[in-house]
Amino acid sequence: MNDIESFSALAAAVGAPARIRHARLLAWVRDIAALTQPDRIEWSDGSDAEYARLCDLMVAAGTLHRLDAVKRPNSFLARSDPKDVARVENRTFICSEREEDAGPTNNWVAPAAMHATLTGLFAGSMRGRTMYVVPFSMGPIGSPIAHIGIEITDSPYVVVNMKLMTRMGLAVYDVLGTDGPFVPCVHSVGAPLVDGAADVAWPCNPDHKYIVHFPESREIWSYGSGYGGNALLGKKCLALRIASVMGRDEGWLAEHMLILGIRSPGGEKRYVAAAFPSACGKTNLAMLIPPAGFEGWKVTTIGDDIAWIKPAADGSLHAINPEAGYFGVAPGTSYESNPNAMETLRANVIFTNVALTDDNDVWWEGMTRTPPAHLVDWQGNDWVPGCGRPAAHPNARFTVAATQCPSLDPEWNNPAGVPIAAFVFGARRSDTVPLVTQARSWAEGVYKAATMGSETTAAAAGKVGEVRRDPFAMLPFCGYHIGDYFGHWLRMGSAVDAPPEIFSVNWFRKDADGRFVWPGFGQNMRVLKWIVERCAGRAEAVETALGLVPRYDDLDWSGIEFDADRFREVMRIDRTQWEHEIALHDALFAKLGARRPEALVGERERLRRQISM
Ligand code: TSX
Ligand code: MN
Repeated sequence: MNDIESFSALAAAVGAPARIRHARLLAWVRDIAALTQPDRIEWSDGSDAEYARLCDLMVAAGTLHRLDAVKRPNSFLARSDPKDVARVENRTFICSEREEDAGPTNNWVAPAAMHATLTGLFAGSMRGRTMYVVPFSMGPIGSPIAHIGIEITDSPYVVVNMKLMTRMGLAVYDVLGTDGPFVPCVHSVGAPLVDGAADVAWPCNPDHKYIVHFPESREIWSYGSGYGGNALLGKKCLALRIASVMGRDEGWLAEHMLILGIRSPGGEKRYVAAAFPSACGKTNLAMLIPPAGFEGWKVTTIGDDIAWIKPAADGSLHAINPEAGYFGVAPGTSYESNPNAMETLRANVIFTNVALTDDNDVWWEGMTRTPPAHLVDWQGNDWVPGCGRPAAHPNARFTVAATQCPSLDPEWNNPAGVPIAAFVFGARRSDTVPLVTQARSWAEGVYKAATMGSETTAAAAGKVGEVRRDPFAMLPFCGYHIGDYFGHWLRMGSAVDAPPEIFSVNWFRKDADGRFVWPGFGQNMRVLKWIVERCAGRAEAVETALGLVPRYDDLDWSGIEFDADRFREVMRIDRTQWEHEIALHDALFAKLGARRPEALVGERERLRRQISM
């Protein structure tokens, strides 16, 4: 057989659409089908008709519940298995050839051993199910910053979520051509249906879950979960863990950052990328509405979770949001905390693990001040206020296309990305860390980001209020040794003529009575304004042990009563607290061993000296 004949035979054997000309891709699909033994292969085209058909199919199967057509048009509620409600970090693996390349913050298994394990798990894992082949682009299709993935999955829930979260569709195959690069992503819920067994509403494998990355061969394999980042493999797995390795090798950054635009009344536009650990309100900041006193200012949204950042020809760093939708935490989202998100959620939404109201709409904790008198909770049980259980799961989610966001930036789809003026690193700290500081140098900024720590909240596991180090908010998402990652960041500062300014923020400082000192939310605009004005060389600052800070009069207080005493409180630098803090930095650095960059040790010694002065 010649090549053309063998290609046609391969395409016919897997029933591939004529638009696919990529022999390696077809052979991979054939091999995965041979391993997993699905009843049929379906090539997803990303169309609206396909989305509607799969939603109908899932309504019939009991996976989705259709919400009220007037209150929440074209929207659905999914209830997951109670054992499948969040990412599983202890079941997440980075399988580099050498253990030391995964580093102290990742689980590691040798690639050959893990491949053997996965082959055993995936053998026959799709029996009785449909195997979907889902082509997607992370970033605008054809953008030089974008990357393509193909996810094979036996979950229709994954297919419809991927349609909202990525650029999914057959156009991806045109970009791939006959031999273009793509990240192969294999996903199975790990619940084969043998001998015509009946399905359940949320199939998963409650006992065996594996979220596996092979950074050298750039493959992703996920088994046993249908939820979020475990299953929508373009997001945390591809756009952060695999992309962080690509960025290390190719000289760019894949970061756990929102990207927002700030337009002044004069029409000047600047972009900021900001990293926060979970439970700090990233989506709220990405969609911020300026407060009274800031008439004419506008904040626009490029993305709420992930940024891919590359050196551009003009000597700056340009960023894209590789995603096309929001997979956001529902609890806490309200017209008070985030009106733009609430408007985004008016229609065409997939809700997962929120509560159902008696009028067939959704509710979650924090959505309204008074809960409805009766609900059906996220597990399908009757719920009344005061019953002692949350109505929505604390990690309940919405999935929705970015195009529905009222604050969406006009440049969000620009294949060249937007120029980044400032990086902001934030965390939740009730003490120690001031409202805002600006680093005096790139290395000082990298040090602050590397030593970030956030207090745990009720939503997270562990003791409430304890500080957990989460460098760059990347702890669960860096696909290689975190010490090498710090080194990569240090080098990126000299990869461009004008690196962004680096700031750190803390909206969560508390007073002696345990009350938040800073009003937060829209009021954070006052800090954002100072940040962009600093980048433009207009705002003033003074030097402290922690870097450059605004004086009271350097922030714009129009439209609010916030006196100089409270400002002093939210900016306070306490020597005893910082001596304790630096000791915790030492503990983090001790884990890095020989891969701890020398420049960060120098920054720590400088900080220690300045704090003691
Ligand atoms: O998202 C938050 N942001 C960023 C907003 C752009 N949250 C919610 C965090 C949980 C996800 C905040 N919570 C912020 C904040 O800036 N600040 C706080 C703390 C806080 C909470 C309530 C009040 C003030 C501060 N005030 C009243 O409730 C009246
Ligand atoms: Mn995130």
